[in-house]
Amino acid sequence: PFEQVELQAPDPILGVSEAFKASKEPNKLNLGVGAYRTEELKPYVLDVVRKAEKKIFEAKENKEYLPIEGLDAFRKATVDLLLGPSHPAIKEARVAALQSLSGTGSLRVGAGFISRFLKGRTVYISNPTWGNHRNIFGDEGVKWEYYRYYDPETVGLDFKGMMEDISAAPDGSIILLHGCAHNPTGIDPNPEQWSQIADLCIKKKHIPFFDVAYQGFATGSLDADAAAPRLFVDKGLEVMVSQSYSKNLGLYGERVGAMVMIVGSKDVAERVLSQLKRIARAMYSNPPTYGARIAAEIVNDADMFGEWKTEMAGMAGRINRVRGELRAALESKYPGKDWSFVTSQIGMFSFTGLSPAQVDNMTKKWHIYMTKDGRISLAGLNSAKVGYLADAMVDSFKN
Ligand code: PLP
Ligand code: TYF
Repeated sequence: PFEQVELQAPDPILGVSEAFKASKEPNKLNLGVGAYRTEELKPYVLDVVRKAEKKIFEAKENKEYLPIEGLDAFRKATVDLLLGPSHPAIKEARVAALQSLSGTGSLRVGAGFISRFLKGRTVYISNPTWGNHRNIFGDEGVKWEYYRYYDPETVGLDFKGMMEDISAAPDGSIILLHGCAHNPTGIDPNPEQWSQIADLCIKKKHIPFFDVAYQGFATGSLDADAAAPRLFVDKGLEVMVSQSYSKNLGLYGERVGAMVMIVGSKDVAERVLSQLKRIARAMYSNPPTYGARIAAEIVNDADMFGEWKTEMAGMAGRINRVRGELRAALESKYPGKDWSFVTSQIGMFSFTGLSPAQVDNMTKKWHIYMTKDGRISLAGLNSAKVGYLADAMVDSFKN
C-alpha cells in the first residue's frame, strides 16, 4: 500500500535551512528562516526566559495534563498582551482563548473552527503571504483565495487592489491579516489604511482573522504592534486571532501560542471556547505545559515583564541596525538603484525583489541561503557580513 506514496517536496522555508546545513562552504550565510540570531549569528535564549526557567525548576511543579484550553495564567497573559489588560472586552468576558501549539497550531484550530461553523465561506489571504497559510486552510478543507497586497512597481502596498479584492469578496468572508510586520514583504498598512480596512470589513460583514506572529518585533513595542487588532475590536468587529511566542520570546521549539476569538457576548464566548476545545481534543488533546509556564511567569510578573520588553527592543534594534548598514552598503556599491525599501520595510524580513534566477545566483555563487521569493531574514545577518551580502546582491541584480 505504501509503494504508491510520492516524495513530498521540502518546505520552501525550512528546506532552505536543510540545504544550508548540508553546505560545507566557509562563507555560507543562512538568511532563510525567520529565526533571531545574535551578532555572533548564534541562536539566542533570552535572559528573562532563563530566569523564568529557574523559577519553574525550583517550584518543582508536576507534569500533569493541562486542561484542553491550556494554562489559565497563560490564557490571561496572552489576552492581556493582545488587547491590553484593561480592555472592556476582557471585563465583559467576551474573549475565548485556547492555548495551542504556537502560531501554526492555533491557525489550524482556527481553520478547523471555520470548516465546522463558517461552512462554505472563503478565507482571503494576501498575495504573497507566509506559505504555510495555504497548507493550513487547505488541509482543513477551507477554501482560500488571494487578495492583492504587494505592488512590485512601488515595492510597497497595493492598497487600492487590496481594498477592491476585499470589497469584491462575498459578504461574510474571512479576511486573513498579518497583525504587524507582514511576512514576507515587511510592508504593513498605515494607521489610516487599517481604519479603512476595518470599516470595509464592517460594511461587508467580513470576519477579520489576525495572524499575530511578530508582536514586539515590528517596532520593539508590544502595544504599538497590537494596534491593528485593537483598532478592529474597538470598532466593534468580532475577530479571530492566532498568537505566537516563537519570535518575541524566542520560544520557537516550545510551541507556545493561542487561538483567541473576541466575540459579541460572554455567552457566545463560552460556546465558542467549548467548540475550540472540541477541535483541539481530537487534534492533540491538550497543549504542552513548559513554554506556557515560561510565558505566564514573565508576563504576569512586573519585573520580568520589564526585562522582556528591554530584551525585545534589543532584538528589534539589532535588526534595524543591520537594515541601516545594509542599505548604506548597497547605496555605496550600486548608487544608481533605489534602496530605500531596505529601511522602509519592517520586522524580520526584507523583500528584495530578487528574481528566482537571481536568488539562484545568491545561493550557488555566494552561498547565501534564502527563499526563492527573494526574501531575506535580517535576523540572520550581522555587521561583519553586511558587505559580503551587499556584494552578492549587487552582483545578482546586475546579472
Ligand atoms: N504566521 C506567520 C506569518 C509566521 O511568519 C509564522 C512563523 O513564524 C507563524 C505564523 C507561525 O510560527 P509558529 O508556529 O512557530 O508560531
Ligand atoms: O517565515 C518564516 O521563516 C518563519 C518560520 O513551515 C517558519 O515563519 C517557516 C516555515 C514553517 C514554519 C515556520
